Amino acid sequence: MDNLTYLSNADSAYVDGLYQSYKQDPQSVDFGWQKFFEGFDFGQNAGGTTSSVGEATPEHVLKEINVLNMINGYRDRGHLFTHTNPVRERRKYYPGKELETFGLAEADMSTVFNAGVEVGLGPATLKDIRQLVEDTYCRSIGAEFKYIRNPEKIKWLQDRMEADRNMPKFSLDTKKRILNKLNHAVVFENFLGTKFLGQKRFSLEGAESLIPALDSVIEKGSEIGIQEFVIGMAHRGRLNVLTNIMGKSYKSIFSEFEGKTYADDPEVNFGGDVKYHLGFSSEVKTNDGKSVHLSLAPNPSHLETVDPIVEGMVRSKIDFKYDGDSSKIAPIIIHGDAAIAGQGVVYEVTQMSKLDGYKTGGTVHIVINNQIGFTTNYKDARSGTYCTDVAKITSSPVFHVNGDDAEAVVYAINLAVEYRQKYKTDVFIDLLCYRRFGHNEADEPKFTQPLLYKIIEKHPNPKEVYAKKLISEGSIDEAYSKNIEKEFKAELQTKLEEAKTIEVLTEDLPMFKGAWEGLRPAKKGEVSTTTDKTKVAKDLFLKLAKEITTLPSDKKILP
Ligand SMILES: Cc1ncc(C[n+]2csc(CCOP(=O)(O)OP(=O)(O)O)c2C)c(N)n1
Repeated sequence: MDNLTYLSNADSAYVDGLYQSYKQDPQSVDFGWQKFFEGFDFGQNAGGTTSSVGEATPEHVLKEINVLNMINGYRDRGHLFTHTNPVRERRKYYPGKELETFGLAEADMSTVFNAGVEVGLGPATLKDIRQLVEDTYCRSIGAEFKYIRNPEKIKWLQDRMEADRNMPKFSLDTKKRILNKLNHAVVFENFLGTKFLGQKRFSLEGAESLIPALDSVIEKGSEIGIQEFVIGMAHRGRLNVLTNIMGKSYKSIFSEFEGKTYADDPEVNFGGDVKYHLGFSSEVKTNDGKSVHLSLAPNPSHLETVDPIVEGMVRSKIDFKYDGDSSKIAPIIIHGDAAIAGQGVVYEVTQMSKLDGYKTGGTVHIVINNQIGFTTNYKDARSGTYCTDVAKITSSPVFHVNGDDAEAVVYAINLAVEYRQKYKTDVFIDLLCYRRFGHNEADEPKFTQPLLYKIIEKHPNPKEVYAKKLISEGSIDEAYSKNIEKEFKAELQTKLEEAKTIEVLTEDLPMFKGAWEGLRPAKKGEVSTTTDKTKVAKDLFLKLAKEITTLPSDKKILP
């Protein structure tokens, strides 16, 4: 189960022998034993406050090892037992985290163990030690990090997570900011859904906590030196990111839905899926007044193809704009759960992430894990336990987070971006959420997932969930929550009315400004024009097609 399991078989004479060696020279015993004896001595020196430790019976010494075992068991496998899925029970994993798994029992709960030193508690009861590891590793955040090969990185993560038990303590201002971001995300989608009925949105509904998460990456990132982000993403939630993160005007989005064209280039037409493929860039101001440049890369329909493009954009800026300093700019790639698990290009890009010629100082990967790819349940879509298992090839930490716990999402992404800045490696946030409607709202998800969608139908949206929490703890009242919703709806209505009155859009297409000045999207007929040089005569083409699809008569082919 973990690297200390074998110690459970130790006998007391053996442990005593080790202790004598440790006394002579602490380095002469394994690291685990050093920590254990450190705690033991600490407890002894605590001067009788820990009566059971003072007795130091052989049985107690062996139980100390079991408690250490339990702590490491939680660090290693705690992520399998979290409350991270907002709409479904998690699968069961064995062995579980019951006390018996670690050779402990209910009767040990009030015994004081020196092993508490290992988690910063000092000598503490089993009950308190267990509560700390439960809180840290088995609530809304599941941390996978023990496969990292550098003990310093593991310790950094452990210390950070255990010190605050992975339970955020945000100021009232930050809580209100998170709620407001959620409010924007939820109301915007709902507004599009009711005003442009039947049009594809690739809605973010169910995963709206992506918006406070991105907001926080920008805030936290800027605080620790990041001046620019390049973002790559697919269809899901793109309109929400464009408006509520990148600052594209609501009016422009509504006009695009209305079928208006741009004055700059009337041939750019937003019919079909074009809205979901164009890039955008902007300058946003953080809460403390710093400026951060954001670019959203244009993307083709092919899922994950944008990943190397984003890395290339960032790498060229590191080389030519930031003099080789990757702490000034960071890539953010937003994936779908089916796409990140299924597309080979993700593996290729991840393998390139530490190579001198390609590295970008670590990518922040965020998965909108709605547990479904088109119509396919995750259990039928991948063999790995997690869609993020590719993270392990570069020993990158993964934080699986319950998307309904907006504070946990913000906390985890802040930790992830700090880790990226410190260790210059990739980090993964697996945002566990759901998809409220069909793949593009027009299709009926109940045809293929009737049970799941029965649950989703009744499930409150993430803003409702968070507002309820803030009301129950007394941070806001119901009127506050209702007001922000009403005000934002009214703002969107005004923008929609403005959008209806304009003939052509005069807002710049910002993806063609700055270094890209002079470029424009291709017009109809400019792409896919072919030349004679690649032409093949029809007869030859048909002859070839026939040859390669005809079975040779001299071979016996098994059906
Ligand atoms: C390379 C590639 N394969 C298949 C598709 C067709 N396709 C578009 S969306 C989609 C489902 C993606 O599921 P997921 O990654 O979980 O994202 P979600 O739509 O659930 O947010 C598929 C298969 C595509 N666009 N690109």
